[in-house]
Amino acid sequence: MSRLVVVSNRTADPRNTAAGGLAVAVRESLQQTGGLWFGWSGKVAEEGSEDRGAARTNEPHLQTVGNVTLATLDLSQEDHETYYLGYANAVLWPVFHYRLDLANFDARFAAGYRRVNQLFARKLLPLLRPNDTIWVHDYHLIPLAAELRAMGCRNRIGFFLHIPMPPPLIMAAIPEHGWLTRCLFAYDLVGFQSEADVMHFSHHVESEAWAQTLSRDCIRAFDRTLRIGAYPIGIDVDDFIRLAEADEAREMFSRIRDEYSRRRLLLGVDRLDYSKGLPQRVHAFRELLERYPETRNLATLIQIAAPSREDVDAYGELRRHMDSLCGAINGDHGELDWMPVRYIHRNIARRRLPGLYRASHVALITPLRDGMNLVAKEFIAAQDPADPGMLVLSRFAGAAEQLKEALLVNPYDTHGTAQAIHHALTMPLDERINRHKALLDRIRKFDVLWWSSSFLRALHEVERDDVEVASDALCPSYQ
Ligand code: ADQ
Repeated sequence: MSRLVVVSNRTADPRNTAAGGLAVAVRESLQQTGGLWFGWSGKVAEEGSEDRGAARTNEPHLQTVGNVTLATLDLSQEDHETYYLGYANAVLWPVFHYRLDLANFDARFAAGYRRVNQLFARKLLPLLRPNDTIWVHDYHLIPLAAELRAMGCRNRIGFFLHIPMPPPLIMAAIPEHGWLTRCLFAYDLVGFQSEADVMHFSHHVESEAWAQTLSRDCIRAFDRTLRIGAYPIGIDVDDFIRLAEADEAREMFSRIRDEYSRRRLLLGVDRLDYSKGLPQRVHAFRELLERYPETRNLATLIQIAAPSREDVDAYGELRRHMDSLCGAINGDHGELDWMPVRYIHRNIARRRLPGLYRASHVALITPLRDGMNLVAKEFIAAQDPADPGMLVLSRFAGAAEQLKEALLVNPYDTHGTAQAIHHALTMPLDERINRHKALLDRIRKFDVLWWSSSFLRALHEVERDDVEVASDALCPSYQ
């Protein structure tokens, strides 16, 4: 049997249950099979302590936790600035979320991005065995397979994009888009969160690289046949339900239900990120209070916003904007005994989240663009099936393709979103039960194990007659 090697920008201790998103999903799949997890340690080598490129000569730090070996590298200051803060967070993240206005196409960033991908390839290669299956995660590491192939690696390599794939004309704004696309053809399988992402990718390579679509899941360009597909990421539903029934979640549930016994609770849980549509959500909530006077002194929005990427400028601005919006709504509409918005700029412990979800009557998950959004699935799993809360979900979250029984909204449409929130607050019990049942069945069927096993099965099934392709074709220069 082949060993699984996972590569992602950050790794996480598989025993740690506090992490979210990608880390939880990867942990679940690695724990099933055992294997190696390779990535950045999260540490930046101090400038001046040794030479600036110290991290580049460092060997990976190895740590064994159960059946998983973690291998992590430090980054130099310059690599951290150009690869991580620069290309990953100030080019790929905004553009892939359709925010060209926030992108900074500094040429140094692309060079740092390539340098770190080369570093990862160089340090990973000696740890690989011929039979290993390599699974690379997310936008930080698009060129990794091309770099590995150029160094002679012939293993099966799959790539999964956790964030959305933008439409062709938005992708085309990235000066190095041709290089990025070509690099993706060094993989054997590229997986996306949704069918819309697969379509955007196919259209992009058809128009930019004269690619030929051979079938629904096979596309040919650069003398390579690439398998592509939608593998929507899921959660471990039973594990989350267990978490919801544990003491800490129950205690959280009772505390919140007591505290807000006379109110109807609306909940948002997000990283504080401009893709999550937080200001638009607060505007929609204000509109709800203004158009539906019966909701005043009744509806309360709890918005938990976990601090995120605080050293990137756009995030500081968002923080100030949210502080002032929430302050204004409380000032304009609040009463001595009612604060319309509780805005909490903090992470909350994962063990307590299910209690908060269950105590809420409505979840507001209204990103402007999101690869999937796992909070939507966690909210469904945490509900009491006999009296479930209702999910108001942005049609621009990848999750909307699967969760049709939620109330789907356009977060840019303040009035329409306020109407949907009102609908959710007044929905009869039998309709809530029916919708919740359909949603729960679907997230159970397409859970995190389905995600990893269907991706890995497809990766093992790829027929590979052309892996010998010239390495310079797969590892082109981006200039
Ligand atoms: P994220 O953008 O981080 O992930 P998401 O899918 O919502 O978004 O996952 C966030 C995780 O962190 C969830 O497990 C949630 O419980 C937790 N979390 C969020 N805010 C929190 C808070 N304030 N306190 C505690 N925990 C919090 C990226 C993509 C998504 C994609 C995932 C997985 O942007 O679209 O769904 O990867 O592929």
